[in-house]
Amino acid sequence: MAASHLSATWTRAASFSHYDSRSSLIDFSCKSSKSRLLLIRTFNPRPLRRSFSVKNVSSEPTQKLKDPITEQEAATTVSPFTIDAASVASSIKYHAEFTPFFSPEQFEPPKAFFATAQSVRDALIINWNATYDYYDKLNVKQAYYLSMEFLQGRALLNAIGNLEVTGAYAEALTKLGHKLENIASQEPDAALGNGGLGRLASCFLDSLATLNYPAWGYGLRYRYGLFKQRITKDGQEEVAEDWLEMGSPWEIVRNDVSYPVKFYGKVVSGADGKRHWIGGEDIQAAAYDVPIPGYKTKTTINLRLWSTKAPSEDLDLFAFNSGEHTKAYEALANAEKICYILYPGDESMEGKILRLKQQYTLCSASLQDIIARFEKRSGSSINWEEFPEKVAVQMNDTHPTLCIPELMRILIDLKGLSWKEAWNITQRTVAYTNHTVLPEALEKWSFELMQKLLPRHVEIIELIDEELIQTIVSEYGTEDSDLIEKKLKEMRILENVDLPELENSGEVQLLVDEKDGSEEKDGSEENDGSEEKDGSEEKDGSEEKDPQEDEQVLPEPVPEPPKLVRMANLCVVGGHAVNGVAEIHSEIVKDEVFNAFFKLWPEKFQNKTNGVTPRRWIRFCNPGLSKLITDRIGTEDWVLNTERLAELRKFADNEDLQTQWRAAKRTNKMKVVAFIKEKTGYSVSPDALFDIQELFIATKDERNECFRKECKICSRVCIFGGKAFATYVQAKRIVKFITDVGATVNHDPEIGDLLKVVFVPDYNVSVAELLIPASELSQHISTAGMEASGTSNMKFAMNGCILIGTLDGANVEIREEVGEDNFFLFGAKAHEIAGLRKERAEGKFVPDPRFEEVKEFVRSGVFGPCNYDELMGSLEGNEGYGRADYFLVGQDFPSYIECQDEVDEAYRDQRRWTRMAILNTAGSYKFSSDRTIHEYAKDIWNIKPAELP
Ligand code: NBG
Repeated sequence: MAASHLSATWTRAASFSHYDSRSSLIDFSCKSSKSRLLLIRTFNPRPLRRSFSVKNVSSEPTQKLKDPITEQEAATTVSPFTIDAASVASSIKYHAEFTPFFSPEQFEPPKAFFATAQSVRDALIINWNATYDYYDKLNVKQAYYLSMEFLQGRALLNAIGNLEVTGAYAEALTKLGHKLENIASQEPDAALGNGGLGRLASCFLDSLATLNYPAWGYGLRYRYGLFKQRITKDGQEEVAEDWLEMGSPWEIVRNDVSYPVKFYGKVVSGADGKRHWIGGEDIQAAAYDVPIPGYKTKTTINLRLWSTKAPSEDLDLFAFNSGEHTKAYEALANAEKICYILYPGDESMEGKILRLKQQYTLCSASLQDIIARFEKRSGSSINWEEFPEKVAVQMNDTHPTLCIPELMRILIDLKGLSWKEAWNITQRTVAYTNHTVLPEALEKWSFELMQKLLPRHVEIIELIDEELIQTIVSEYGTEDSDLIEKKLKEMRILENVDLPELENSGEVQLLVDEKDGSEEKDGSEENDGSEEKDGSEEKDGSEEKDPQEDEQVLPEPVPEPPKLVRMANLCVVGGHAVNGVAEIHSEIVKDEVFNAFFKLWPEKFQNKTNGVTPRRWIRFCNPGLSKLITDRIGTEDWVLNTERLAELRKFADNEDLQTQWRAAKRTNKMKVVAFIKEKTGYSVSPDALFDIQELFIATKDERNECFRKECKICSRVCIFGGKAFATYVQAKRIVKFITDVGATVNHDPEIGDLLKVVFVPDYNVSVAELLIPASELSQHISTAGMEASGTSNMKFAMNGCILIGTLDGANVEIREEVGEDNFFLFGAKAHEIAGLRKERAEGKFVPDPRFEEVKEFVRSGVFGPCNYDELMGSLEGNEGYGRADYFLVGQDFPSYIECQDEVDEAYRDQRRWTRMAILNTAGSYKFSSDRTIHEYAKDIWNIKPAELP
């Protein structure tokens, strides 16, 4: 059963070939493949009652086939009480025939999936429309969550679960010769994201809908989702993902909703005194809506994804007919490629331009849409001052930063507002969430590139920067030259760009110019490792020199540092709120990352500890455990009010619950045993400790490989999953290393079941839904202070899995909630890290002999011929790029090993372990994204629930 559930990876060949032909026996009541049918769909505006009549244009009598889902009695919304198995079956059959994606003669699982999803979509559309109308009518304030990533995963089980019609669908599909589980596994994951940031956005949508908050998500409709990962003998291989290859049954294309998006061109002053951005390249962003149903509510909100295109007339027919096919298609391809993939490689200039185009497309199309809705809802009396009272825009990380200059541009250039008015409105509307403290992940764009692509926006950014300089000068004065210089250097939006002529700060101008000239030489301050989207190709320092110059022993010309736009600074300046995603992270944001801003505007800074939706991450992915919880608490209310999970605490030692708890875990483990066999060929024992680790590979995960090696052998199955970014060489080495360790250990007869190491290929949301409920120990071992929050740690804890980890990100709060005794803690603390690095640089660090042995062992070639010198070398030395153990693996290693001994000891006492597991679930209630969303709604967005009557 599990194996077939998991054969989900949807390749075209598999979907058509390997199912039995039972389904072909299904008799379709109006099957008429030979006669030509004419479908007339009639629509009465209100109440929403739809009927479909099917006319046979041959001489047979007219047949009527109703779509039972849309045929609800006076159905303005759909509720579970109006849907039964018979009507569901009839609706599925209807769609299989009349909204076909496949040929008529068969009813195999892929086709059954599409028909089932379409039938669910009918219900979602009805509720979507009702929700939209209701918000329109009330003209409520609405929040918009802008994100480059949404990691939605599969939708079917989640949608019918939220609509509470899972039973009816399971029964209907049985009638039609299929199993719900099997049909659900046909759905490809919608992987429009990389990891935590995108999955957080998707959890937020579920909570927003569930809590009836008026809110939408905006993203891009990537044609290819996050790549598929294949594991070969050489390690990871990336293959393009194909989630849209057969079309998506969930999305609704809105042919009437599209907006122009401009790139390049120039800015001119008009006779009206306004700035006009003209010429350049124009594309269209077209809307695709994905309905997001809430749990046990009619509210169905929207995820609007933009797809980019150029009009057909841009196809150069003349060129095409002259045989210049590529040239003919150029404009179309240029537009379409913007939405091909998430995070296209940006080493090349082309790649950088594409990424900036993606970011601008998201911001521009979404804002035009939001503004159009505001204008429509305002009717004849548009009061722009009220805009922030109707609209809240959340920027998920810095990718949507261009929202700020774009909103300014629209308000000033198109709506005629003054700078002051527009700035006030913009600041009150947008807010920014920071998701990382790593300086290399804080985006910086080349000033020149941005100027070329978005000339008007750069003018606006320059003015914002100028105003910021004024603020800094008036706050700190000019007497203390070191201070003012430091502040400007830290806080300006533009980096390495001359100070503008300011009205009252001639002195500063002079002062900083002098300083700049004399200081730049060693370049050390500039080289902070930040992610530089540098568009200036010419500054490689290789310009030809006049040989005479050498003779005169002139100083080496210092290459000018690149001019950059610091997106995070723009976010902090332009937004009214800045939040981190866990308590410790928000403190670091205030004390380090944005300390200068925090000192200036302390009131902007907030914490919003992340959360995950308990619907997907317990209720639907772990039905066995959910039933136990419901039986104990006496109600299913905990799915909405997770505080009720705390009631489990009093049963932590209850023998009956303990036995049932272990049985539920074992059932989940059995599914994973079958899955591992299918995907990797390895047989693992369900009696071993299932130790699961996600590798959302960032540099910090260098820590993993070394730690794993030394784990005391106590009947464990160590399961890894994760994808290395295609150009991230070190991360790929780690993937290869884990698979090499597996290949060696798993075939060693002496080790046998004592240790298995498994790398699960192509880790994604659906695989996580299978692995997390089966996990018993989960590792969250980032160097303290480096992981902003983590969200999988929350999912594991909810599912009764015990964490081993450092005091980092949300681990800190999880440990507080579940209790110190129920969390395996090790490693240095965040405040110690800087000191430890310093000691290391001074050559004072003495590694533990066991650590040296592990590296030696890895280098000995015991895991095969691959050379792991570079990987091990990164953990050695006291200085240098890619050396010196930046993540302090050697430092934390001894305490990790000792902590693992504690794990072994605890696991040997199954009663103690089960008690710890129950207390983890009981203590996880804080980490529901419902809690997080309530906080955003109250503290940042100022929106209120609006529940449909
Ligand atoms: C990630 C952090 C995680 C955090 C998620 C969601 C980025 C840039 N950051 O710790 O690394 O849980 O964001 O907030 O993806």
